[in-house]
Amino acid sequence: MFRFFKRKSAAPAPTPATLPPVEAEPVEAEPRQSDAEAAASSPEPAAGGASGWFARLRSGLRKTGAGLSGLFGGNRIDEALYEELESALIMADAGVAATRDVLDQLRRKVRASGAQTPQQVRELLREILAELLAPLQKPLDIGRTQPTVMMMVGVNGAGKTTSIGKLTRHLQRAGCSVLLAAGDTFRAAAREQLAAWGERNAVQVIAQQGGDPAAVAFDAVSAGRARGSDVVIVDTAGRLPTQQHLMEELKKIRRVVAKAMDGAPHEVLLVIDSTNGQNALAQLRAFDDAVGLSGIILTKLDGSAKGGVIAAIARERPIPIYFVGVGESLDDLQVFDAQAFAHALLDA
Ligand SMILES: Nc1nc2c(ncn2[C@@H]2O[C@H](COP(=O)(O)OP(=O)(O)O)[C@@H](O)[C@H]2O)c(=O)[nH]1
Ligand SMILES: [Mg+2]
Repeated sequence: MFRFFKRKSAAPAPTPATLPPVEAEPVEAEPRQSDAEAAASSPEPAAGGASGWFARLRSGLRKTGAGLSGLFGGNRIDEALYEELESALIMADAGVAATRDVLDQLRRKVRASGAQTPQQVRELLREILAELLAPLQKPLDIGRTQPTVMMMVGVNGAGKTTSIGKLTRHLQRAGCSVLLAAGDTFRAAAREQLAAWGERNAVQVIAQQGGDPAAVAFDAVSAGRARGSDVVIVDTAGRLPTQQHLMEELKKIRRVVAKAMDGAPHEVLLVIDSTNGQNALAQLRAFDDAVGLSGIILTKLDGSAKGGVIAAIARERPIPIYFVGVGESLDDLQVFDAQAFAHALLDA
């Protein structure tokens, strides 16, 4: 589920007038077109598919006992059911505010629909959750510009570097050429980690010994332009929103990237560890305020995540969740699907 604009040059829609005209596909890229077409038009990425991500997610949610499926076995809709739903949603990390909103809506819908059984309540809740999460489902646009420049930001250990590796694979499947920038210059190990993902995907990584992350990002964007890369992804060092000087550094990287290419970065993606619970919201606010986020990658949904944080994100700042991480290997990145997620929460 990501739009690949070069592919769609024949379609009338959605390129705004301010964008440069869509370029013709270079001849050498031709053989990759069928792959690209397939990946761009299919709602699920090649590996895993709907059942793959669904099963992983459900088993992850089940592990935490955060699933809601056990609550609808009774035969009466009573106050006890609402109370159990309330605690289950809060336990699942949905947060107090989103839980309250969802339950208010549920009570209204139950009344209006004349629902009689807990099973009907479950269907109504599924609808409410799917509707709440729908604004978070949005395809990632590639190909409006060349390159499309993305910056990955987030706290330490969120899964930025791993997600870059997985995303690179995903983009390559769609026929995009990718260049990586080792913008985490604090630790040599971080550079090596990105280099290893680069090797696995056979893409080049722009790096400097030590050095300034903004300079690395500048070099990478310039190299991406010169080589006609489709996507440049800039890794950054993890930082806490409370570390003011590091947040300033992030803003600087953003400014410098804009100097290397007008309009860049086209995407600023916050990588969030979904096991962080409500702390994820604090990260979301702080990084969005500092650098203006365009999307989210939510990682570790295969682990001990409770999933409900997505409802909290939808209520707090509905920034698109482009992808979810469901494991540590190359193919463990899936496009976010609001319906499937609502299903998984209720069936786990
Ligand atoms: N289970 C699981 N582990 C993940 C996922 N994404 C990242 N990790 C692991 O989380 C740890 C930190 O990831 P890393 O990419 O180095 O985080 P960074 O500091 O944000 O760059 C590593 O051990 C990754 O393998 C995921 O979706 N699922
Ligand atoms: Mg990293």
